[in-house]
Amino acid sequence: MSTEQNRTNTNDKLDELEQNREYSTGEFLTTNQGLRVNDDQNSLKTGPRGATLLEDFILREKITHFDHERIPERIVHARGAAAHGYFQVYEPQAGLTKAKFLQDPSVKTPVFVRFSTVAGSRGSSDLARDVRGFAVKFYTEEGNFDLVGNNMPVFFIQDSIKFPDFVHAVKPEPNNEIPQAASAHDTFWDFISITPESMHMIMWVMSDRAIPRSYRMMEGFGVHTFRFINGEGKSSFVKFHWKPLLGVHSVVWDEAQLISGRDPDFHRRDLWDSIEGGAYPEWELGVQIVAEEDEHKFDFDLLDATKIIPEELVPVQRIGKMVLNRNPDNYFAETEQVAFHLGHLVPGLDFTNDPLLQGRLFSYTDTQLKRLGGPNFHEIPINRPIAPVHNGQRDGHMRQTINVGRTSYSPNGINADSPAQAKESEGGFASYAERIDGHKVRARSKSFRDHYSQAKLFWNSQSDTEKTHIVKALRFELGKVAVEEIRERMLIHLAQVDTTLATLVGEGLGLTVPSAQGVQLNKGVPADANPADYQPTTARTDVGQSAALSMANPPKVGIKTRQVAILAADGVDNTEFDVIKQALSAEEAVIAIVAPRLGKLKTSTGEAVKIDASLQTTASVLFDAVYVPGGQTSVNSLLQEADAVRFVHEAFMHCKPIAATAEGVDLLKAAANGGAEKLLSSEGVITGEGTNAEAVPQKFIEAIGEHRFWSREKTLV
Ligand code: HDE
Repeated sequence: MSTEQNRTNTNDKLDELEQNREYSTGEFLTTNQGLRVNDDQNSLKTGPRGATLLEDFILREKITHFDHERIPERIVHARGAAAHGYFQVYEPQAGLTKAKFLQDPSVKTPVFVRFSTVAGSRGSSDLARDVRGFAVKFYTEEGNFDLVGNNMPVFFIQDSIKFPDFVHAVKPEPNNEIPQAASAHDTFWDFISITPESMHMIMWVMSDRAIPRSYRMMEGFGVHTFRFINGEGKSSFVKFHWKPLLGVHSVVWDEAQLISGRDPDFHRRDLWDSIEGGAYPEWELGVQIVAEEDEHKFDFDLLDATKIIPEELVPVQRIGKMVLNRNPDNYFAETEQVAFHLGHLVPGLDFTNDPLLQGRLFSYTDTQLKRLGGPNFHEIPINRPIAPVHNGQRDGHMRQTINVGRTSYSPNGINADSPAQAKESEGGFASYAERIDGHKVRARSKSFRDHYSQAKLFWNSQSDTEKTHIVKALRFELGKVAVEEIRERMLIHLAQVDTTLATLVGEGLGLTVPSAQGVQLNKGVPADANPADYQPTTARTDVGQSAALSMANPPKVGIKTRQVAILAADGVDNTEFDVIKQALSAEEAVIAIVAPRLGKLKTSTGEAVKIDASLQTTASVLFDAVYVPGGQTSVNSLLQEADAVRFVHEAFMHCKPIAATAEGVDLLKAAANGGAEKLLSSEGVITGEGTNAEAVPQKFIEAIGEHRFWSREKTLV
């Protein structure tokens, strides 16, 4: 894999960051004042064995800076990984929006994208069952535009005032701070079981979407309905989508748990390595457009963030492409300090009255004030727009800009009223003049009350395998809940979505589904309200399916960047080994030679081959597929290694493609726990000997393209 080649990829923002980069190769060590340091190994003392002197300003500066290195982690989305890249629109979008970055297909707008988990702390595992953040900062000529989305198109709650409650419920419990980065505990399910608006999102979070194979293989969604405004001032509603060009793929839950131990940085590493290797992740930006006059034509409310617009009703138009082609130079300076905010937007875009969106407009600036320490966070290099900044805002902690002149107010006469306000025709932002007419109330619209129909739509749209995974996820999560009443309440909700779902989950919990008769399904009711006004409506009976909601039939996109382990030891058959290596490399898969030890192995013809990982340092869960070439001595050595046998066994259990040629098949048999015949005849297990072996590489490549062979799993549905 080539290293650092992505450092030569640049754009206007990356060039602009150059003024802040520091390179120390070949330089002297200095203090922060630029003083060269003569001894960085010993503090200043009263004699070699004496007490350290307060005078030691070099020691004090170094230790003080160290003591202050940490900033508060994000209250949510603390763990993340990010990359630089660019976005390019395919065709001018002037009919929909006047946003400049969506007009000229020759313009590459710089972007910085941060992916994250939500519940865990900064040091938690990438493979938690969780929503993933998908936040994109576009550095446009007209200022920064942040599209702060998730990998799921809906959310748990409808009104931002419930966000602290929701987050407190899902975070580790406050008395003992257990569990880390997991929703499988009482407080989360207690809240959910009396908050039926979360039921659609629960279906997504219990599906395999919550355990992605890679950040590069997940979709992104803006979630809320936004507005596009065109040059004539005409508004239309828009939902944003990111569609990954590598398809949408996940791991299985058992695998996710094992990866959390084997490599908790799995997603972070995957993103970093693929960019270092020149395999740049790509997504297409999709939009669903609803004309202003069609706002009320759906049987859900466009302002309700617990609803999608099914793609069958409004197709997703792909309008541009994003490519991530450069890793950050410094995690803290860029990934940790980047500050996203929905209120960073450009002319041509605007908000709707979605009450979740409206609350976010307050929260994101507020949180940066705390996290980044003051109102000048926009001056931090990664947050600085490439568009010029001129206003009367001054001073504050860590101010960097030296504002020249006497005026910091507007209007002013002394400085010719500069900086001047811009007309709309000059790029000035003007809010969309939406007509509003209503009473000032604390209320939830009745049109937000159907909590089950789209949860049902999601369930109906899943393949049997996906349904089975949802059932198992719910059995796992609710199985970790200690209070039985919570489990029962959840079964009542699940039965509103689908009775088979509820019954199957109940079976795993040793419970029958209780009757909903007389149960208050929503306890989030204002004190003076009539509880009946807050109860969810039952799911519609005409709910069909939406193909876009299932990951079962992803487009076949080849095996580029897929990780393939070749299990081998000294004596491995040189020809078989070479043939597979060449075939996989031609498809741009990533190959790793895994052997009992590190160093080099000798093939059957005496050739020395570098080993990439030893069986002690890696595991099958870190790969997409495994191949065992022949060579009696090699296979005999592997058969002596419990880790090698386990490697194949786990790959089989996780439904991964497995190939073996000649004696390599013996390792597969050993990994079959006595069921060799079953294993060898299973889908996605490819074996061959002699001339038969010639077909193996092609079949193996096709199998890797399939991702997984679910027929090996016992399905419940
Ligand atoms: Fe966030 N969210 N959020 N959120 N969110 C934050 O901002 C908040 C919501 C999302 O990589 C915080 O800078 C409220 C929906 C992402 O830096 C905070 C509500 C969606 C990220 C915050 C929501 C998101 C955040 C924490 C309910 C998908 C990580 C640190 C009204 C559309 C951005 C920070 C990054 C981060 C508040 C709900 C996405 C506290 C109040 C819905 C991707 O401001």
